[in-house]
Amino acid sequence: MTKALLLIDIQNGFCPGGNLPVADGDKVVPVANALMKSGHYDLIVASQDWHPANHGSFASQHPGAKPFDMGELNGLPQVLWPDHCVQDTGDAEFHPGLDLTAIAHVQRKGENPAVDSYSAFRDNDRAALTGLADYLKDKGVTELDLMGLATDYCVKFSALDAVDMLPGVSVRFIEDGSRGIDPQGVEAAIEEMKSAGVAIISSRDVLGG
Ligand code: VGL
Ligand code: ZN
Repeated sequence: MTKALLLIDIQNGFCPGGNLPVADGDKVVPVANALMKSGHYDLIVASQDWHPANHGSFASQHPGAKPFDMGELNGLPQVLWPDHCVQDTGDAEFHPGLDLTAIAHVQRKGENPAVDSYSAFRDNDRAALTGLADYLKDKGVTELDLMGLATDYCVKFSALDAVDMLPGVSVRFIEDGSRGIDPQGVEAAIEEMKSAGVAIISSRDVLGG
């Protein structure tokens, strides 16, 4: 059995003070650190939202649009976000409290300005893969736990793709290690993950106590 932990987008941009802050986003940092330290995992990987400054998911690229408006990108409905996680800016860096020492692999995503990539596994149009599924298969991962930011976007889509693209791997969502953008969206995301076969767990289930 090879147990992997996938930390989704624990970046300054999604924490208080960032450009697309998630309420209490920084609260997931100590959870991630404790899980990494626990010795439970054989492999730890992290995803990083990594957009060019002209990314098409940014409202700034759509004349007349405001952040959080609904728009379109590459023929898909697209929430238009504030500029966030621009490559080589502090907003894109991992939260300074996150212990990076045990992270074996960082999967960047969202680099193509023409399509968004909520999932750490592939773009929203499902055309281009990031390579993360092959990386995890290559490592022989049999159990994958996910957590991070944001529950209703990148965590959810990564969990659904993990079920779809890693057949036979058991996938679990660590609820207290995650925070979402919209409370209703979080509830719906959890239901969607459950229906897809993702187990909903707490970090306590891993850490004991
Ligand atoms: C995310 C919106 C835009 C996320 C990334 O990490 O959940 N959400 N880009
Ligand atoms: Zn993004």
